[in-house]
Amino acid sequence: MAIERTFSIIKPDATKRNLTGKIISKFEDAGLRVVASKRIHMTQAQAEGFYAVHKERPFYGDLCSYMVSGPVVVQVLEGEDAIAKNREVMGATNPADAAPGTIRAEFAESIEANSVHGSDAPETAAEEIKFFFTDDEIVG
Ligand code: RTP
Ligand code: MG
Repeated sequence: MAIERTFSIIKPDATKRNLTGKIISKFEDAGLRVVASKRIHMTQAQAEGFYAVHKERPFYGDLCSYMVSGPVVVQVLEGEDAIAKNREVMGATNPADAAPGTIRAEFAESIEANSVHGSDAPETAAEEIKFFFTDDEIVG
C-alpha cells in the first residue's frame, strides 16, 4: 500500500461544538498524520469554488451557506492508503447510515452538517490540497 495524502475539513458544526481535538484523535488513532493544518473562515467564493462539482445539485446553495457559517479547520492527512482510510473513519455522508464508531456516527448533526469532509480519489485529493495549501505549508 502506498503512502498517500488526502484533504480534510473539520466543518462548522464541529468547530462550533469544540470537537476538533476529538476528531483529530480519530484520524491519528487510524494511523493518519496531520502534515498541514489551519483554521480559516471560508469566503463565499472559496466555498462555491471548492464545491463547484456539486453546482447542479439541489443542496449546493445550502451547502455553501453552511460552509461559511463559521470557522473550519482545513488539513492535509498523510498515511498508508490515506484517502480510503480517512473516508472509512469519517463514515457515510448521512449520519443515519454511518457505521458505529465513525466520526459522522458520533458527531454529525445531519446529512449536511456532517462534521467532516474528505477527498474521494487521488485526483480530487491533489486538487483540494492545492486549493487551500501551498507546498511549503505541508510538512511531512
Ligand atoms: P464530503 O465531500 O464532504 O467528504 O462528503 P461526501 O463525499 O460524503 O458527500 P458528497 O456527496 O460529496 O456531498 C458533499 C457534502 O454536501 C452535503 N450534502 N448535503 N442535503 C443533502 O442531501 C446533502 N447531501 C450532501 C454534505 O455536507 C456532504 O458532505
Ligand atoms: Mg464528496
